[in-house]
Amino acid sequence: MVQKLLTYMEKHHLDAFYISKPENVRYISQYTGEDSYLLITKEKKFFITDPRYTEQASYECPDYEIVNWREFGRSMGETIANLLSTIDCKNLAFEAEVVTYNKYRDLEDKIKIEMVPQVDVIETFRSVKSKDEIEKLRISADIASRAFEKIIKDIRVGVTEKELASKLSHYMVMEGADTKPYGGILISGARTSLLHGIPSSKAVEYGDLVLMDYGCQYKGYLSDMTRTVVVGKATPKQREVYALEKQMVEDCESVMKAGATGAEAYEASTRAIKGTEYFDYHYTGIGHGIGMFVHEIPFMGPASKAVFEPGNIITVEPGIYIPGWGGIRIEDEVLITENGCENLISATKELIEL
Ligand SMILES: [Mn+2]
Repeated sequence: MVQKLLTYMEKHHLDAFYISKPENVRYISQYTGEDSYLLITKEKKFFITDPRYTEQASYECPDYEIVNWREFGRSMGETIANLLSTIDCKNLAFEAEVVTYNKYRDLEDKIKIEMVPQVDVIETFRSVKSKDEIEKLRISADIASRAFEKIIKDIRVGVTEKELASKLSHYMVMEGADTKPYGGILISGARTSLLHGIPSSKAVEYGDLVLMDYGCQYKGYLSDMTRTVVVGKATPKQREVYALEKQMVEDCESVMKAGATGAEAYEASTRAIKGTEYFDYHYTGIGHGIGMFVHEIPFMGPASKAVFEPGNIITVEPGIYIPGWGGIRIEDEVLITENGCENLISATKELIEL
């Protein structure tokens, strides 16, 4: 992965690149721990961390010079200045959206060479998944789908959203997920219109919609899926909105392929809802790339200029949210191919009445 970055640096006349976003550190170096930074130059690759992680880094990143930053300076800026002092370096690239104002001031103050802000460089590399990454993302999605088969057996009148959310996490770890959790949405009844509602102590009631938007991490790679079920027999309105929502997801996936854009995918997703009384209740952010981070490029929506490439993995999640009534969301995750896309979420999209 580091080769891609070195090629980019050469092309853009960058002598050194400081990386501090955890997902980018992991992508470039394969390091799985925390609180670590990379300093990449043509001649040398430094892995900067503290004594909690030096041993782990020496196993996971054998090609890097492992640096305990406290031995090289009183601040990160001083450490980097000292490391760069042995190298012919005229500028330092850094992630503009990650380095805080204080860190920037420190770096600028100590290194005294040109600072070159960069946006979405490594994120763009990360948006096209390698074979190995696709395999991990596939397994991550499978774990989430298998957990869905289990959790629907637990959904009944009286059980709380929190209890269900905690069981869902447990099932995913037992199915092979990393233990590192990430916040899931499991909400019921009228609360399902809260796009990112947090599981509460509310008990499930007869007639409730139960919306589950969740996923797991597998070897650092995330999954993200949503299914909405009905407890008891669905009302005519629940059926109508569910069918519309399912159609929106299917229409969207039908146009997703290499060369299509995020805006085209959005347009397709609104075909079924345009002209209906529900149009005002749809949300326009209908999907995002997923990998080591849950929301990453490419994003899909009316203004999206993203052009899909083979190897993109993107969630498809239009939704209909009616305040006071509830919301229905179905979310798949698709792998973009030359001629179409493949859905990695095997859980059914048919309406489930429990
Ligand atoms: Mn999502």
